[in-house]
Amino acid sequence: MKAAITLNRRFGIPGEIEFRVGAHGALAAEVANAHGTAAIACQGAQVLTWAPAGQPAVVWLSPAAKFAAGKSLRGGAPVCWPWFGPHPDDPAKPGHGFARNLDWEVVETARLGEAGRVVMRLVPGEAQRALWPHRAELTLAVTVGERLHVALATRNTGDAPFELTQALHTYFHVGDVAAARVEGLDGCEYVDKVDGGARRRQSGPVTIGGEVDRVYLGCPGEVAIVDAALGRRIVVTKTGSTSCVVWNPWAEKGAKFGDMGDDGYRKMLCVETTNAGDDVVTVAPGATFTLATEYRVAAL
Ligand code: TA6
Repeated sequence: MKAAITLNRRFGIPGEIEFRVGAHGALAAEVANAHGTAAIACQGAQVLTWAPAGQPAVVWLSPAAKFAAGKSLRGGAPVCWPWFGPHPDDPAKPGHGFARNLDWEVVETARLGEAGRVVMRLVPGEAQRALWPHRAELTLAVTVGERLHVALATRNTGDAPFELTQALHTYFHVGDVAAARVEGLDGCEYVDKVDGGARRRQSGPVTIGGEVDRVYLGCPGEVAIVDAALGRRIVVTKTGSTSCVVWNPWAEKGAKFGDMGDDGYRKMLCVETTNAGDDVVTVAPGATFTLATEYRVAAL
């Protein structure tokens, strides 16, 4: 593929960072080093997979994920921007914004000590102005090693402030979601999207025994997915965010998506680093706001 050849000539690092079209059909930067492997698709700057050395995949990609231009693959870490969920005023606009559906430009690749780094950029154009009447430059920096670090920076290049809601909408791989739980949200208020947006308060760990779709608020700290089936803990830390989303579609809704794979819902759990719900960000002209998250595997 010509695009891959050009990208490898400009940004490839032999044996560490290579651009190729994967089995899923997406053109992606494939990062491999002694500490981990990952793939980041050029469409949507979407992290597709990440596995630290010696571990099963931590970021889950549906076995039924198939690339289609303009639609993010099911799984990975879709970039939801410049709004999270349905557009607040116009449901006809694309859910989770438009950034994940567009081709981003590769601007940098590097070896950072023992890790590999890929940076992609998106400058929304006239076609997006009808959807979102502001000017911005978006950069996603992914650092791949024993940990995965993802930073989404929004620079306001216009002359008026704008509001953002956004997410790094990460699908984590679990051995069996029914035997997993999320710790770190005890006592937090949440908006329960499965129950008409009712506001509730979390008591103890979050367990999954059916469809769960919750926007947790007032939770700036660390959360952990405790996966009894795979015998590990996935620790999620974040900066620039005081909210997070926990989502699993469960069987019926999962089957309706058509791209989750057989019983795929049991193998995934979204814990999303967000600015969502009441956690709305305002970016002043000339300012940059960064939403960042880091994932690591720890013992149970
Ligand atoms: O983050 C949870 C959620 O907002 C769910 O309500 C569901 O819509 C999910 O995102 C996936 O959305 P998508 O448009 O990627 O199918």
